Amino acid sequence: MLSCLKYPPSSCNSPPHPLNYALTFPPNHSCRVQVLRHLTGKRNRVSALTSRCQAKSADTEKPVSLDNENDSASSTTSSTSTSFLSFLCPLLKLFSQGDPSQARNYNLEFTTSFLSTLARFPWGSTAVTDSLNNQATISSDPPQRLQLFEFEACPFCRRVREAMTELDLSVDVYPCPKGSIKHRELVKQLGGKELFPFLVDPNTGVSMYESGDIVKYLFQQYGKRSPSVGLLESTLLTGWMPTLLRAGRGMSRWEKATPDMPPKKLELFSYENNPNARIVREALCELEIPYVLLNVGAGSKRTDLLINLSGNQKVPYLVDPNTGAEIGDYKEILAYLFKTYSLAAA
Ligand SMILES: N[C@@H](CCC(=O)N[C@@H](CS)C(=O)NCC(=O)O)C(=O)O
Repeated sequence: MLSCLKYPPSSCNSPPHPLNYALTFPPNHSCRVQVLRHLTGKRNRVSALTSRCQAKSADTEKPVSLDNENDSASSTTSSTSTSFLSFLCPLLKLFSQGDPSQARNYNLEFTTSFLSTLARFPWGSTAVTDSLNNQATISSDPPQRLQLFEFEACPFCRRVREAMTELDLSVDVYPCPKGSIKHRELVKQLGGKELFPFLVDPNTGVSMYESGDIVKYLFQQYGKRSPSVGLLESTLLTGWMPTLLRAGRGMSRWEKATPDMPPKKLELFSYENNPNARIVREALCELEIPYVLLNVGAGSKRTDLLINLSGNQKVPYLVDPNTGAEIGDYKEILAYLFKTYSLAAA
């Protein structure tokens, strides 16, 4: 089991659990989300909960409005993509292989996930260096872990997870599959609507929707640079491929998932574009289990930690502090998760 001693001290500060946010912040119909600042003066805008919501922001620039052409464009994209996914959803469910806990054709599983990896190559595989300055700019983790509300099949969430691999950030993931009984409600309370991804950064008080804005924010805040070439632009071209190839996986909550939240978050060593790690993240999403996503792309600062734990640097590697389980084989991880976190086991 991972202990705090093995982490850099900064990672040991547990962020406030989002359920505490729900207690701290009133539901959003009574607390407006406002834009608090520009980043880099380049129209990169982030939203933050206002002081009426008692969130502390890192800076106190005066609020600016949301009225620019990018905003209207992104909201159009949002509604188009949302309805497109809603349309696709029943189809994907139809083509998916049904009950995710049942025995699988692993050749098919691996092939479709591997093709997804090819579709998204090269994004989400490497803790990227700054190619412009030819300098390693791998960021250190912020004092409090970021919190991401997402679901695995969502291409816009994928874009954010890719950015996090490239920035070598770890993050608390709160899966929000369709049929969610836990985390979707929380997002509605925090941000006012069910739209994914939704990022909470307890270090700056920022919370925001819109994957493009989130990616720009993360690169600016934690990488001090612009998003890597093609990361944003490629989403509309190939970001859908893993969603389609993995037909329905990582999209809906499994009906037999236990409704109880494990007392401690599971910990997953992963990087976004690893085919086997993808299959495990899909399962965690279908079970709606919150977990610490420890990104270990090539060149990651977590590589040594992973080698110390598992003896090699292969991902996925799952640690469950609730049971003491530590598993490195994705098929075994799936079997463990669906057995341990099903209603039958509760
Ligand atoms: N423009 C938004 C689009 C986000 C979006 O459309 N997300 C979809 C999932 S891919 C969503 O949240 N749909 C609502 C739902 O799943 O209930 C972004 O880039 O973040």
